[in-house]
Amino acid sequence: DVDVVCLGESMVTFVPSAPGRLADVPSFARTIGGAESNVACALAAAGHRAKWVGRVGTDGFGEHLVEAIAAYGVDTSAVARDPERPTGVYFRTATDRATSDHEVVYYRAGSAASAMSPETVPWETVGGGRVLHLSGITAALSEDCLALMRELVGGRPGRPLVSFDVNHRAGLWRDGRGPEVLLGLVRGADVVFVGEDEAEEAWGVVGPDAVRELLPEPAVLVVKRGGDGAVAFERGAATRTAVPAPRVDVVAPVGAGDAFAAGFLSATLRGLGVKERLRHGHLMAAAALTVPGDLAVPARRSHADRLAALSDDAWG
Ligand code: KDG
Repeated sequence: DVDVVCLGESMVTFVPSAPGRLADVPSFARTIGGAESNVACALAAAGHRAKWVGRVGTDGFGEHLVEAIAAYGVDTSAVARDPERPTGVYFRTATDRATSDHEVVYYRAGSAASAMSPETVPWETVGGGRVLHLSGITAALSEDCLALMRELVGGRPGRPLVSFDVNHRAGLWRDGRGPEVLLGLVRGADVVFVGEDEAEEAWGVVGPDAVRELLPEPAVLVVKRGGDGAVAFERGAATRTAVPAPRVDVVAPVGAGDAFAAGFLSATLRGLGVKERLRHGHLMAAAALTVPGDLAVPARRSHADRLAALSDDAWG
């Protein structure tokens, strides 16, 4: 039995041993990345039964990815191996702490994961959890991946709760169709995560209320505002719920959005209220923000619960 199934491409990630431009960095350390498997790893580390569904090559990088993700306690039994296509890889710079800039270079066109489709990913492998977590990255990988995403957010009877992180990666959408395609997908999801900046860049809407006006369909819409916190809109609720973010010294922002989604989903699975869900999102994001890699070990559940239960004053 699984609580959450996360579907998407994971990649071996190379993070430089020193800051600087990619053009100048001489050496890199190998780690793992992939928005959806990051969510699965954080959920497993927080004590949930999480499964990652993806597709890797039959190369050493694929082997490493599956082993590393399984080591977090994630069920990788449904990961497919593609003998014809390679595992995706990406390189990024260490974040410049002053500007929080970083460069990302993907080597994933034609990857094994880009061959995920309604045929290669049967519903039985993804439909069995309480929550199915997806992100907009998958829709950008290939036409097959987009067809799969459309099928997964479609109104299949008895489908799990669909959680969708918009993750608009402009660099992956060579034809500029991203914003429109993502809007259509998001409208079929139940829980949606989007960054305020991301919504402005993709859809030209400014501020959480304008995002909600554009997206009235999801049962829960979470608009993330970076250091300014996050706002949740629940369908049918008269008011919105805003929770400030704890102040942390940011080491690297990559992976914080995934950690936020994991914290929010963890609290959702535990039946907690929307304010607590946002607080658990922030707490997991804080853990990811303060480490150089994409993934951090979250606080133990009892510790996170104590922090989430602090007064509004402590949080404000
Ligand atoms: O959210 C972090 C991800 O961006 C990173 O792990 C790599 O999945 C990734 C992507 O496609 O950018």
